[in-house]
Amino acid sequence: MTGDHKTTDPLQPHSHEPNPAPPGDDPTFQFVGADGRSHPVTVAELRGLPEVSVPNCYIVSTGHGTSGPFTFTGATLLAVVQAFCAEPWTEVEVISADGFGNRVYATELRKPDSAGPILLAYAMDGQLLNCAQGLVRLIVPSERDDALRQVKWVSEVRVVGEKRP
Ligand SMILES: Nc1nc2c(c(=O)[nH]1)N[C@H]1C(S)=C(S)[C@@H](COP(=O)(O)O)O[C@H]1N2
Ligand SMILES: [Mo]
Repeated sequence: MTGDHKTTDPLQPHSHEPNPAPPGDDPTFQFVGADGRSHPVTVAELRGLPEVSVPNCYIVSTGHGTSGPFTFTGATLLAVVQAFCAEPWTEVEVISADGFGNRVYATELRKPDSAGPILLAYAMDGQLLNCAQGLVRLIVPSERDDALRQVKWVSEVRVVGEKRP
């Protein structure tokens, strides 16, 4: 991995310094299925999926200390993928509007960590996430350092299909 964060893959975390500036105020993200077709998903649609809350979540911000515990509420990433993708799949790329991202594997979603399932969260401590808080945010409750997986401002959820030989 190179040190030049302007040219690296958003899925290779470029920097541990969180971006202080929200890239926009629209929480709608694009869902790209394993078949390559994409469509927008609104917060209203997320809220139509089973609501899951995970308490005792911490955001461990490198160099800026830890915040929390928070209770994040949203849909599980597994429920989102299952709602919109019928094809077999192996991983999901979650990418933000500011070029940050994380890769989540099917096994992590199907066998959640004891800390809690991975969410696409739209609320924290009972309030919708505001712009500074990330609007729609990937929450990986098992991650207790660096917060590189706690992707704010999710703009694209891209499902990777089974790679056939
Ligand atoms: N979209 C996006 N998400 C991001 C980042 C970022 O720069 N852009 N930084 C990450 C890092 S390194 C940290 S420490 C946390 C900071 O989260 P906070 O603003 O809630 O403290 O967000 C994570 N999620
Ligand atoms: Mo961080």
